[in-house]
Amino acid sequence: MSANHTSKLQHLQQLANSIKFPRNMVLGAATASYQIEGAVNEGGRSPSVWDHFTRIPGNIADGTNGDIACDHYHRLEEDVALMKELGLTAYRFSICWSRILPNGRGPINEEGVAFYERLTDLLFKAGITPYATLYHWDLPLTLQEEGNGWLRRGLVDDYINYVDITTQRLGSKIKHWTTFNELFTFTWWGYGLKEDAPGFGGGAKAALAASHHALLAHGRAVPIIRRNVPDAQIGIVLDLNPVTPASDTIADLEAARRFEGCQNRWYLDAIFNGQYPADMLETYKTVLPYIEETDLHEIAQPLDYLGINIYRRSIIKDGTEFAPVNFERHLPEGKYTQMGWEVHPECLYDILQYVNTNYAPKQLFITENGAAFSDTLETDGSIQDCDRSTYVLSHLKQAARAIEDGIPLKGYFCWTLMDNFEWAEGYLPRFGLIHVDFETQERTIKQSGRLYSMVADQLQSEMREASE
Ligand code: IFM
Repeated sequence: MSANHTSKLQHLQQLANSIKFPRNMVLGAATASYQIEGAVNEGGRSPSVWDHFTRIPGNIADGTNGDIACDHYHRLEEDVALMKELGLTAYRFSICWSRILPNGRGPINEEGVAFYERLTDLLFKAGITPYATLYHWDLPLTLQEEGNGWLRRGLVDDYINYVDITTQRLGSKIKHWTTFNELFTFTWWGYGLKEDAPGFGGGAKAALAASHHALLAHGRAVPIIRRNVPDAQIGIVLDLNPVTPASDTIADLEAARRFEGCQNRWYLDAIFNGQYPADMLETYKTVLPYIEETDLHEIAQPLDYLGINIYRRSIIKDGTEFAPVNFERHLPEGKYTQMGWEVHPECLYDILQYVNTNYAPKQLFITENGAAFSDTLETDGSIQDCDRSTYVLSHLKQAARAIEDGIPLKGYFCWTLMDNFEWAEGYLPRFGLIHVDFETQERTIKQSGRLYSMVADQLQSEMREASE
């Protein structure tokens, strides 16, 4: 290791040591089924929209798919042991709908249920709390083919049926339930554009119909989970951004308001206030879906927590993207990840403060935060990733700052446990705390993982001391 690298590492270790959380802070890592499980044709699973989408030439940057991914389906013991080695106290994963109900509805696939039971049993043995997400984008293909998936209002009933069965079967083991991951992303990028599955490309009209149906599905699912799992903690995960206008011209100020309305307020206002924002109803007036009078009331169910996925801030100017939202991103000078996302650690604090001030959820979690950067494989086999290490630690520092300022942040989940299938970007961007060699499936904890575990270990030893 070069002298330069040694001094960088020392600096990062000091940074890790300086991060102080309250003793009950949850520190975990997150993944999603299609991104890590592989075994797409095994255990009774049927195809999802992503199996189909990845088969279409040109959809995925490196032409790959999630057929094998991290082969996590066959490597549960090894992967849970790695989580333990990292000192995680929680693990956020998603359940693949088409492993539980291969036809989307109808007969239950016992092998699918057993897979998630085995995972949660292993987690418990390792002292790790499971946080399950019911929907992280892998809609059963059969349901997509019926009326274009989330464009069909009737899909709400199918989702609720799936949630009912899954929480009845797994609710004795899993107490933390998230209804959806990132409504904005899968509806706008998958239904509005053609960038993600199902690749519908129907513009704002389709994105908003899919969003509304998914929000309604969320609202109707909450009481069902509460009935099945009375001691559950229930929430939803949104991908939010603090938004600033690129200039003080009226055009940019308006564009920033519209963008913020599109990505943040549309979902937050519906979930917390039971109404869509009036300014956005005006912006969207020609592309609104059918909304029944009682829908918003049903959507606004009391929640135990809100999960926020935060990667960057958005500086917005007037433009032509997502018509009629009509915005463009301003990308200032600075450091960017492999995804082209600006590194700006304060965004984590800013979004927490924005949500806490405007919506006051009972509890907040950062359910995803992390960065894609390339790794350096050293001759001794270790993996150095100073950029990712700096990113994660400096964002954790902002999380600690938010807690000091009284924001009810209860946990942080790093995206992601291990390098995996990054959707339309394939395996090119690497976000993991653990490096995966996709030829051999060998896992190696990266420097960022070691530093993250320093923070987690510190917390665990304080907890032990307090309980002695
Ligand atoms: O990999 C994704 C994840 O599935 C959802 N949130 C953003 C991550 C990074 O792009």
